Amino acid sequence: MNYTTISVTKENLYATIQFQRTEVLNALNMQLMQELVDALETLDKDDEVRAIILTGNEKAFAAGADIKEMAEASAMDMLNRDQFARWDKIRKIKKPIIAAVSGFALGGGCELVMTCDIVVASETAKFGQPEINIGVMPGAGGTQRLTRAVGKVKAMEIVLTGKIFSAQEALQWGLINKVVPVEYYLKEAKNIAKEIASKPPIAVRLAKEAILKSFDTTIESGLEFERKNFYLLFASDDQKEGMKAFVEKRKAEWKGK
Ligand code: DAK
Repeated sequence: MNYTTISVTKENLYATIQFQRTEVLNALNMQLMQELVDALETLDKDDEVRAIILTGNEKAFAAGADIKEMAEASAMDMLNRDQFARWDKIRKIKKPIIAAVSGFALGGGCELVMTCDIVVASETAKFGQPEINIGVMPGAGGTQRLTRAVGKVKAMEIVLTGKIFSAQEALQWGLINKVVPVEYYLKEAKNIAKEIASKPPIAVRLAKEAILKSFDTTIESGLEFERKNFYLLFASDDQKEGMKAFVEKRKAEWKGK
């Protein structure tokens, strides 16, 4: 697929997807979402990639779904477009996704950040769920993921007032991992991607899967799920290599098998 709304760059064992609709602050139109899903699914199958970075530019990660594209839609148009299916596909990506955020991450942009696994923000990043100001509400996980991340009263305040909040606030409330000066946010995301890419990929994959499982299960079945993934890793060459290398006091060489 030839992309026009995103670019994809592969470096050593990780890839970066950058939104390219700068003229509209990377508003997430249907084409961009389609290209994003296609790129993520392709990279998920690519053995040369072990972590994926999602980023925009200094001014905007993404200022939300494309309002102009939705403005005249009927409920049936929205239903038939079935855009949620694309978001579900993003949720099912197995490799770790790191968001590198600067500028606006609003509405669907903030929701996209929340589907990522690790979030690095620049000091100038601005987050929010301002859908209420245009007569709607979050529709891609904003009421659910945000509430799990920041708790009920904060989520109520953010969603019902539509207020924009800073990177420091997002950090303090547990929505993101790190805030760095604007010149370093992408570099820092790349450092994290490189570090994860240096780990055994199957263990990374099964650990991500187990953490995500905790969102939709009881502690009992979550622990059961975790245990099964843990046992499964003993069927991997990387487990044998990792433990042998430890005993032999050398660096492990991962095969991803
Ligand atoms: N959609 C379309 N165009 C947008 C946009 C957006 N969300 N945000 C900005 N733009 C465009 C502006 O229209 C302007 O285009 P021109 O007028 O130059 O043609 C250009 O980007 C620059 O924006 P501004 O001139 O407004 O720039 P400022 O720096 O003055 O203001 C701002 C920046 C971010 C405060 C402002 O642009 C703004 O308030 N933007 C809208 C933010 C917003 O309300 N976001 C939430 C949108 S609703 C779904 C999944 C998710 C969603 C829906 C459905 N399904 C799975 C079905 C999500 C919904 C949303 O995100």
